[in-house]
Amino acid sequence: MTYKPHSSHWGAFSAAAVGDRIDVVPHPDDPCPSPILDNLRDAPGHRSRVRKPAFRKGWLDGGPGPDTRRGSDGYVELEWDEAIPLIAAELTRVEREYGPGRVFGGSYGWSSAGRFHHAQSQVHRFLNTALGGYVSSYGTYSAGAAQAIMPHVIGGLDKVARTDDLWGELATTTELVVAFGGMPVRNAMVSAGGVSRHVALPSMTAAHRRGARFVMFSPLRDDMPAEVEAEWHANLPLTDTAIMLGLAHVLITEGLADRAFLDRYCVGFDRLADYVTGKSDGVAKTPEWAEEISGIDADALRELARAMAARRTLVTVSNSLQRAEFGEQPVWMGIALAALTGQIGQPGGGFSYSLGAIGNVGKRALGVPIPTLNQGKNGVGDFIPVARITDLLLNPGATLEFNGKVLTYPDIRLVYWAGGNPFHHHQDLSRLRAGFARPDTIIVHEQFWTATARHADIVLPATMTLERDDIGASQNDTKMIAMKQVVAPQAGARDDFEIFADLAGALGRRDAFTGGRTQREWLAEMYEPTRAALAALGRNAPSFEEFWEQGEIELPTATDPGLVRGFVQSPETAPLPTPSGRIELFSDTIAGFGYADCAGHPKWFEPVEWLGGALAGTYPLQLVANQPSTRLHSQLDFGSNSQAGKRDGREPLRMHPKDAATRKLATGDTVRVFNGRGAFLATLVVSEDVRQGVVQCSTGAWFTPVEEDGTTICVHGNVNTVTRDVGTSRLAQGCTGQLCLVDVVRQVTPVARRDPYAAPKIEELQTA
Ligand code: PGD
Repeated sequence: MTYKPHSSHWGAFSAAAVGDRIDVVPHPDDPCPSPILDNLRDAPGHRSRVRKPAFRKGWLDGGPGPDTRRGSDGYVELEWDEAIPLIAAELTRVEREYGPGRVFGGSYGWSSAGRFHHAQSQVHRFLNTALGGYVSSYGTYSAGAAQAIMPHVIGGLDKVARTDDLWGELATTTELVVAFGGMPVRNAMVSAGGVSRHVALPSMTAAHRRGARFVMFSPLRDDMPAEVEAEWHANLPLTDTAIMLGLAHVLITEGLADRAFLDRYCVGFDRLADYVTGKSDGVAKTPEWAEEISGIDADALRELARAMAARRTLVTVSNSLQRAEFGEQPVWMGIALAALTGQIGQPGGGFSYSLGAIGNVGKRALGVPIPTLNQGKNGVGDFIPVARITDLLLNPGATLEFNGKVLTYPDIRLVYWAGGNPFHHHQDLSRLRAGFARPDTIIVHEQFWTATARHADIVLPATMTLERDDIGASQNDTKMIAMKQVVAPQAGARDDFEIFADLAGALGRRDAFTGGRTQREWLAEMYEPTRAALAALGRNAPSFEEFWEQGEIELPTATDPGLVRGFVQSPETAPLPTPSGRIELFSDTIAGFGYADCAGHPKWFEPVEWLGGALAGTYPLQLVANQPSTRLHSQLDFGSNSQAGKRDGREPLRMHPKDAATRKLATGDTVRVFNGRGAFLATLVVSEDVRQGVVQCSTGAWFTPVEEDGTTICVHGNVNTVTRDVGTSRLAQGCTGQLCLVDVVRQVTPVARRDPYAAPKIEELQTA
């Protein structure tokens, strides 16, 4: 049996087909492999695979058009040679009647790790070369708020977060880590494109052994690994900015702020200080003020601020904090707090965005480029901030304020999605369903019958990563992997590339899409810039065939100091790419936008859905809808590792013992989690690891809706039935799916069991 090298977003591995299962062996160089690898074992032959091109019955019978039956209709299977002309005809109709500006091809999603079969790049290249373009999406669900604010105040997210060897410095140098939102190792297990060495836990435990102090602010104890014995401050969710302001108050009023650093490297300190001390609004942001909002003891904050000024301190802000209303503020205030300590740019100190939240953040940038697929040129300029998808579909012609611009939503007639699962990633799924009822046609490429596939008119079976050759590479990961086919494509699955090549062919534009290359030629072509850069550096630069034969190569890291360190070393010759060239504690640009929900300096805004607000009278529990530890997002939810985390076939919901006692609930109870937007069922786990007033349930359970008295209930535990679909603020319009208010009751009436992974009803084709 031959084990072949391969890679995934959660780790490099080798694999072989053993009977009808896949045996998976983690890469030997990985010090801490992810158990998520186990989910691959039964995936290729799983019953939820899409087996043939499937057309929604209502679409075949009635033709394109808005339809509320999406999500409940049956499907008719066709052969590929019947399907391709039908789809080409519909694309031609939409192109002729409306043009590509009515096609949404933003197609957000993580798909699989390989660089060539990256589904989003494939669909973009197809729409650009065969149709002339598409309405695109900007930013990510992971970091929408940070992506928008950081360029204004310090520099682009990737340049700031993905340059330095922070994990190495943490192990050797950092004395105090102040982690807002924690550094959850479950999230560091994953990195888009692959992570061949999981170093987060080994680095943190090395720091702990050396005596480093870890302080965490989070409503969940396990947002920090138990190994580092962090001091746990269980603040009310959504109050981290207030806590940071309380710490800043101590630094400023006790003369602990590093004025020399602030004068040389920052602009706007005085304006921020006026807000912190209350000079500008009459409210001093004292530790007592912060305690009243956050529930964290003022004396503890005072002690911490003094320690931060005295020791080599790293301030980290997790992705989760900015995936919430006003999510821009904790990122900006985290930068400001680190600036006050004067440690930005020092080894092991300063600010890090999302250290511990994504596997490859905190590693040195690479010194050579990694392969990318040329997506061609998009002839359509319209775009949406990625998390505004439902608004786009529901409100054609409406306008949206975004980062100093005003966007107008086009009237979308056709949606093309490959490599993502909006019925996993988007908020308020009843609203999304209403949005999905509006276009004329929705086309999805999927491997499995996800809820997104079940809401499409045309579902085309795509191969999964194990069924094809590719190149595995990721920013900040020094291994490039020759990802080799482990099993033949199952059932009728075809590669996204092949599907698009045939569709482009049916539209008369095959060569424009394929570039006249075979898949193998594409891999060699995409590999070449890496090889050339290795050769230019005088490194071992194997040919593509040699690389393929070897199975992997090691890539060098960059030697330049990176954006922030370069700036700190020489602010005059290496200014930051901000308007002032310095760190902006006050931004004239942002102030100039005149937004009521984002001021010229970091500020605490009271959110709508938080435990200190009026709505908590109706829905008294704050749901933390965070990333799962047992799978990546919704991917391979049926896999053995994901299934082992379920209770009674549903997603577990954790609740503090006092909240459980008030509701007379116990571990194992089936509970209904609800608010005015919808409901989901979960199995209760009573736990001291969540703060009182907070419940936690992970994202990613496949949406399995039943309708009851006009309410959509997911019987499997999909949290996005209840999350709120609003942008973080006008600045970023990012995803706010992390937190919302709910209540929880025992589910008394029995609920019919549904198989979340079953294919929809496949009907016979009626021939006249
Ligand atoms: P995945 O489950 O990874 O979720 O959202 P995303 O849509 O990325 O979906 C990827 C899909 O691609 C899977 O269905 C998989 O089968 C399919 N796929 C994989 N490989 C291929 C391929 O080669 N070809 C094709 N055609 N398909 C493929 C993730 C998003 O969810 C993210 S990044 C974040 S950070 C958000 N987090 C939260 C959150 O914290 N809280 C809430 N409430 N909601 C969130 N949603 C967001």
